[in-house]
Amino acid sequence: MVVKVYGPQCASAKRVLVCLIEKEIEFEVVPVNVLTGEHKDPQYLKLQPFGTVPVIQDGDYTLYESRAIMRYYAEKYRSQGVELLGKTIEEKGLIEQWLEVEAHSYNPPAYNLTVHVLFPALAASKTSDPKVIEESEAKLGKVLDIYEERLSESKYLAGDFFSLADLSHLPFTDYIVNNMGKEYLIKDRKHVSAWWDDISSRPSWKKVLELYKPPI
Ligand SMILES: N[C@@H](CCC(=O)N[C@@H](CS)C(=O)NCC(=O)O)C(=O)O
Repeated sequence: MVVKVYGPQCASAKRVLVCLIEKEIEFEVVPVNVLTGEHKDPQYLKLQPFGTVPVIQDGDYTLYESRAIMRYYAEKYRSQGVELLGKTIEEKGLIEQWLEVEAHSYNPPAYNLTVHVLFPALAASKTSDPKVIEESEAKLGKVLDIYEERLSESKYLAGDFFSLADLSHLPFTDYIVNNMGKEYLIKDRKHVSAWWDDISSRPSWKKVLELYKPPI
C-alpha cells in the first residue's frame, strides 16, 4: 500500500517524508498550500480537524501529527530500512526524551522564527513582529546551548546512533540555516554545527530537498 502524504511542501510534512525515505516506504503526495489557506478547506478539515499539515492516509487508516506519524512508521517497519527507535529500552527512553525536547523546547521558537521571518518574505499577507523574532532567537539560543553540551558528549542526541530524535530536527533547522539568514545559531556552536553537517548530509534529507525545494 502506497502511503499518501498531504502537504509535502511544509516543514512538518518533510519530517514525515524523511522518515518514510529512511524506512524505505513508498509514498505519494497530495499538495496542500498553507500560504493560500488550503489547509482550512472543509474537505481538508474532515481529514485534519485542527487544520494543519501533514496528514497521512494508508489504505483506510488516517493519521495526523508529524511526530506520531514518524513513531508509527518507525515501529511498524522496525526491521525495514534504518533502525530509528534504538535497540534497548534505555536507548528508546533517550530518543523519546529528545523527541519531547524537540517538540516542546526547540520547535516553538524555531516555528515562530519561520512564521515571522520566512513567511512574510514569501507572502505579502503574512506580517512580521520584531519582538517575537528577538525573543524566539534568544529562546532558541538557550536551547542550543544545552544541545552543544549534549553533543560534546555523544555524536547524536540520544547516543552514538542516528535516530528519530535527530531526524525530527531536520526541516526547521534547514530553514534556520539555509532560508532565514540565521545560520550562525547553528554554525557558532562547534558540536551542534558538526551534528548538523552530519544529519543534513544524509541521502534521505537531500532527497526531500530535491523533491520539495525550499523556501517552504
Ligand atoms: N504538531 C503538528 C504541527 C503541524 C503544523 O504546525 N504544520 C504547519 C506547517 S509546518 C501548518 O499547518 N501551519 C498552518 C497553520 O497552522 O495554520 C505536527 O507536527 O503535525
